[in-house]
Amino acid sequence: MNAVRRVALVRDVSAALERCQLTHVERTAIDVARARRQHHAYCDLLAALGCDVVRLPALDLSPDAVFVEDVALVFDEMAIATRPGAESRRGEVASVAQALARWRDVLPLDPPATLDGGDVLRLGRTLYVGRSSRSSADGIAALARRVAPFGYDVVPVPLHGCLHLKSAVTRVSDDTLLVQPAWVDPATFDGWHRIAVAEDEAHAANALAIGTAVVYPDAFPRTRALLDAHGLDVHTIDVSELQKAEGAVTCCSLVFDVSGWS
Ligand code: CIR
Repeated sequence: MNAVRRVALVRDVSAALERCQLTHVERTAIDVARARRQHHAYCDLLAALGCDVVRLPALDLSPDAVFVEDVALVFDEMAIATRPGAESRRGEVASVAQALARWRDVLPLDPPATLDGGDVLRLGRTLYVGRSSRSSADGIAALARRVAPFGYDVVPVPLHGCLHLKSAVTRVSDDTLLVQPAWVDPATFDGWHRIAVAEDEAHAANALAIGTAVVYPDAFPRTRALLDAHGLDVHTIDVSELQKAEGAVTCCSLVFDVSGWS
């Protein structure tokens, strides 16, 4: 059997990170040099987990550009360039779409649709999409039209009190989700085994599964213990400066299979 070949597309931290968008997190000073070191360590971990890390240069006029997850969705059959809900982030899209065009046909989402990739959780052929302040009803409908010919269904999901759906729920293995029940109704994901975050670790539901490994912030020891107890292969990392920008671990990469591509 051939090993899966994965690309992790990332972008270096913007010099302007301190001017990032913030919605549910209070603004505190961000040490950009430290954020860059944390981002390098994140890239090194993805490489150690077998990803071919492709780094795009920082966009110093786009504070949030390190959070590449929000500007594209990558499927086996094609990719979609999103239209982010925050206007300040729309300039991030073209260069990511251009990079992805090496491996996938890239389809646009047309105005007035808005959609952030952080709102899209793919579970098999179903795309759960957070109805957040960034992803509009038009955006969700436009996504549904784009992916229907490829056999994907779209399920809109109400959110309360968080930025994106993937702030509230992520997949940590083939059959298990990590969920913050205060922000999303766990019953939405009936049929999945669900681990609820520890009560005093509100922001702990964002984990990045790569194969059987789980990349996870080191800031949530009690939830990490729950993941360990479930037998998961957890790799923790310090992303504290990126968390101050309301990001975590899924948002800093687009990870996709390139086994069939040269
Ligand atoms: C924003 O508000 O757009 C950024 N400061 C954070 C984006 C984080 N993205 C993500 O979790 N998918």
